[in-house]
Amino acid sequence: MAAQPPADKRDESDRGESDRNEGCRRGFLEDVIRGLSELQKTLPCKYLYDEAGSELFEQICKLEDYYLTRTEAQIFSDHLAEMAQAIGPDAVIIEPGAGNCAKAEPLLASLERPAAYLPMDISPEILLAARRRIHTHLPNLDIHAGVGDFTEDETWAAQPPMEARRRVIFFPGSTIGNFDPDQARGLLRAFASRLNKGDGMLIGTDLDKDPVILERAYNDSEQVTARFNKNLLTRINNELGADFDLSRFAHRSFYHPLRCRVEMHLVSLTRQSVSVAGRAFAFLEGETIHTENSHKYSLAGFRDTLRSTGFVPIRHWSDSSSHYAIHFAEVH
Ligand code: AVJ
Repeated sequence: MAAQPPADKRDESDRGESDRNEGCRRGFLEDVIRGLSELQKTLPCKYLYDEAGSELFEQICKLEDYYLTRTEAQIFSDHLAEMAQAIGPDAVIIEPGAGNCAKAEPLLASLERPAAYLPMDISPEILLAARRRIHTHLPNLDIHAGVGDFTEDETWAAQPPMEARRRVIFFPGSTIGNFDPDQARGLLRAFASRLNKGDGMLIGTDLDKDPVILERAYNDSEQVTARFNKNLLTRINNELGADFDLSRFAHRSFYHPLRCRVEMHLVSLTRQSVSVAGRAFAFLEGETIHTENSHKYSLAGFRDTLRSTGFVPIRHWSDSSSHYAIHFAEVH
């Protein structure tokens, strides 16, 4: 075995998996301590999606009450040909946060001579399985899977540039809704800056609508969303040595009309103290931890957002109830 440089001289790629896990754990712990120390306790929503959380989210997507996934899928299947036409021939499709790439596959299959598909995700296992699956269905398609966080430059730098081609960012699933309007504009500006003039973006957004429908989608009758939310506490208990008593917290989601978003919280049912890695955090009865936001956009509002971030809205598709929208825009 070759001699290794001392640990502090090694960079991330040389480090062993246990070191990397240790680094992830430390980042998670710091974020949890910081979030629970704020006046409004909060936890970053990205931590909801560990293996158990991702599985619960997949169950959410199949719920009758959760209209988003099936509505988006319906819009795609109804308008694939028009979308393919808007994207045009010989395009490179770039998908930040691709996961299992299930939404891209029918789109890729309907494109005229797609030049390449560049999915990015933090989970290498899911990406590689998806790459294999797509390759069997579309053997001529060039696929470069990039492992990493799509909000970081390194992840983009690791992808082949392909600047000579028309490139289109594919961002379905209303993932943009997880970001505050300011952060969302920052992310879209970053997307625009990675593209050239005339390149495109196909992006899904949930639409602002009757709060009854919105609140039902995030308080489903089968309580899967409640389990998804509370799984975050299980994860903190298991990974960070905490003692959250799950029977003393409840799931709560509600629509906030002024902020145009559904907020998801965990409510402390009693006055209590919780210990996380040896630090105590006090909860009043009724105090909450804010765990996720899901912003809703009007059609016109999202077109304004596109215009203010370097894009020209070209067209959009919606369902007959106007519950959800998919926008196509180009960089100007
Ligand atoms: C994955 C962000 C699109 O906001 O609807 C679903 C996450 N949270 N139910 C959404 C979610 C609770 C979902 N997104």
